[in-house]
Amino acid sequence: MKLYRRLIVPFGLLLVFGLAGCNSNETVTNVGKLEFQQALKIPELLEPTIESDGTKHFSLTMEPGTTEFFPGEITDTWGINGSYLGPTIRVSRGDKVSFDVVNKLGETSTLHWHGMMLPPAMDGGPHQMIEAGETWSPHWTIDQPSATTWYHPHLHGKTAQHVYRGLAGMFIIDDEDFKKLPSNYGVDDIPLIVQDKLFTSDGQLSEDDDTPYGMLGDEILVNGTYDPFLKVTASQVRFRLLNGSNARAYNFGFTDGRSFQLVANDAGLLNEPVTLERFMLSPGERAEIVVAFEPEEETILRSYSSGAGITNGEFDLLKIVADSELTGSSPISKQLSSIEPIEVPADAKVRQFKLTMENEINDKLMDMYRIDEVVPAGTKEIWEIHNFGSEHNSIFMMQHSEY
Ligand SMILES: [Cu+2]
Repeated sequence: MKLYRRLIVPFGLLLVFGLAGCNSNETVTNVGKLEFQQALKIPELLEPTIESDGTKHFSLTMEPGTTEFFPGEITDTWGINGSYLGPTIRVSRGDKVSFDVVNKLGETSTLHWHGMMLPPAMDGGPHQMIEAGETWSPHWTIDQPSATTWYHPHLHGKTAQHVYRGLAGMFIIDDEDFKKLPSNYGVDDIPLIVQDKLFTSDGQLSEDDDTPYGMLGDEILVNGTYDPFLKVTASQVRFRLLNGSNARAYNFGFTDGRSFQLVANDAGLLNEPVTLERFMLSPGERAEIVVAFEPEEETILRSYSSGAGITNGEFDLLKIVADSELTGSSPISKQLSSIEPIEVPADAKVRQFKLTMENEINDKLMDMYRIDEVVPAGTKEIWEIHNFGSEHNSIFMMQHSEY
């Protein structure tokens, strides 16, 4: 069993960039521009076929298409089983799953299960390329707690572009505890895939990579919907937020200042809900919140500016309107999960990771065919990550067990 790592800002493509040439002190905003006229699209739940041994089999096709984000305007996009984004996959812990992933893009891609614990050959990272016209058929057993994960291409050097064109979808895992929270998909359990886009004057997705951080757009799509509103019919609604953007970080809150319960992060349910008014997500991150509504309330989910670069910008994301009658739900359980704190042994190995301006980790550029760190499975270590670049940075570690 081994562990190797990749540097991702975001999704492994856009590495450490300097601030030179960037003059983004002005706050980018869409506030006041939207009319909240389009009903939020909810990606459909993908129905599996059940194989003779009980395996849930899903078919996914990556394909080009066109999407009408703006009424009357046709935009070229990519999608999975459709023209933009992909269906939601929802399975339970213990399920055996298998996939046929068909690549009809006309170029090489991959499909990576972000946040999933699985064997490395099934991971869909840069090593599991799907050539144009080919089909890839991974399979594994779901064995992790309730979580909001997602899937997207992870082709080395092309990840950001392929996600930006529209290849991404949500992958929900239910453990036995999932019913402690609202879980009726599309009713009181709502996916929100938040993405910023830059459109050309003729309504096409611009890929002008013109910031030091990568692609930063000035328009927002939620689940591929521009100018969205959502009518809620329940007094408590769980939102699964995914930052599916290339570079932008969001600082989520509501315009009426209401608080909400943070109930899950990337790893799954928290031990107990945390009451918040704001929280941030960097690209690729997920969080689940539960928001309480009174009949006929209206509020706007907004991202508040919290700095420069990828955290600059104030964006209205989604108007939420509560119905005149709401179905009630029981209060959220105080105990959602029972994760033990990590106890670090006194003799834990310490590893140092030095990120530098030259897109290097420990003075080495990424090489798909080199493994830099081998970690015995199940050990506890301390990893110290030093950012010597001048910009936000992150290191993305992926545990791969060898089967
Ligand atoms: Cu990812």
